[in-house]
Amino acid sequence: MGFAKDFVWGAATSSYQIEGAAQEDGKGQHVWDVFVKEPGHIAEGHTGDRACDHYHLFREDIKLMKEMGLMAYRFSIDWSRILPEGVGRVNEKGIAFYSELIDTLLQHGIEPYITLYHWELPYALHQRGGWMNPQMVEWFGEYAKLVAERFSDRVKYFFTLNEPQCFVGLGFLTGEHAPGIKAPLKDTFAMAHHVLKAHGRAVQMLRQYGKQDLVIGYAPTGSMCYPETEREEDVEAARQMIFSMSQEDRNWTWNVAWWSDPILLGHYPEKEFACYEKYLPKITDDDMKLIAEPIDIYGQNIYNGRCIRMGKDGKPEEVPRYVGFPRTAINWPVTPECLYWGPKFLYERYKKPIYITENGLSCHDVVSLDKKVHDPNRIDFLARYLHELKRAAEEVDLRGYFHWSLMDNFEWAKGYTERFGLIYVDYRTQERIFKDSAYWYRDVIRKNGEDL
Ligand code: GCO
Repeated sequence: MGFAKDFVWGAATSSYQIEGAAQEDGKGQHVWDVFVKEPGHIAEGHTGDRACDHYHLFREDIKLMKEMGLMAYRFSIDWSRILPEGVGRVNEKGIAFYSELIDTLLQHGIEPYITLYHWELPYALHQRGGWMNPQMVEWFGEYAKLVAERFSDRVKYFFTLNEPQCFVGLGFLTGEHAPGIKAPLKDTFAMAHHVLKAHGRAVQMLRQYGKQDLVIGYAPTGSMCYPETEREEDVEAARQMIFSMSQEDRNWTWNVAWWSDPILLGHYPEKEFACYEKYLPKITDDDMKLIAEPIDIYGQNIYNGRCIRMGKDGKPEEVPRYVGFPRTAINWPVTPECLYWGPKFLYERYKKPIYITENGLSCHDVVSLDKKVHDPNRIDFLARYLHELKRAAEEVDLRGYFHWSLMDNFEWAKGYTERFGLIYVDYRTQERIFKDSAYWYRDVIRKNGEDL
């Protein structure tokens, strides 16, 4: 028992967070390139212009992945690097970069997993209305076609969108992320519908132009829930809560069901649909068919969860966290149970093989006097979380785990103030140092999690 023999141990990154070379080799601009330059958006005025300079250092980085024993690497393509205007003209230098990245991974025996969209909306498309424009569905399809044509001879695994909850919610509701807009609710629901359709269109294009049988998935996030006890009523309470939309309107995107039911079940969650229908554009059967274009695997980014019990009134309620509850440096709660209950509930509902496409934490990592980076908190966190994941692996079809992140990187509005990596990055020199957790993770991989 334990993890399947072919369980995939990997790590994840995204293009803007690591690549740098923001104005190089004909790359177009995307919404983040522009957003970071406007004062007040990013902690300490940081930008991703240079980031980890992975664009130039990717060969060295892949050597480090190999040394860590990674079996797979999940990265994203910067749409504007290969299609500077979002559609039309192809930038061959951008294609060459990803092509070489893929070849080098394969030479090192590391399986590439491509995410099409980790929030880098080409600025030219943003100026044409971006996600508000229904044409985005076809634009995203065109981009997916190009990716399939150029890379799918060597890459088999694809995820369409990363965390639509965040790029719609933080990008267009709270305005904390690019493009920093506080749009009316109605607009955000329209965008969400276009986003789901764009996903479906990308799946069609990947299948149609794929050069081999592709394995296609989706990588949303959303709040996980776990029961306070294993009593059936608490489990049921957590199950109801994980698929509900109990958040207030200004935070409506932060849920699982709105973003995954349409794709996996072919319809919006019924109760919520009735409640939000007034904000929705006209939805046709063809829309729903496109959105539900079959996928092969289900990815979920999971960082933490809420503890739920059945209240005396027969309604699920959240159990308040006790004073001094463990938290990571970014202040997120440490709730290992979410890696057991999350996959379990998701598998029950969606019946697709599951990958954890992201999980991890930020710590206040420093280089110690002995020149090493000791991160006992990360090891402790991982030991707890992966232990729970192992329980899940014994019950559901769990295919892989991607740690967020391979290396410290640009943490969006928080700039470089949060360190999520297994590898420490000194941004002054671009030196990389394995943290203790990287060695620890290497052993986990070697033993396929046997000791967890
Ligand atoms: C996310 C993003 C990552 C973040 C990570 C830590 O999917 O939210 O994929 O880009 O860096 O989650 O916040």
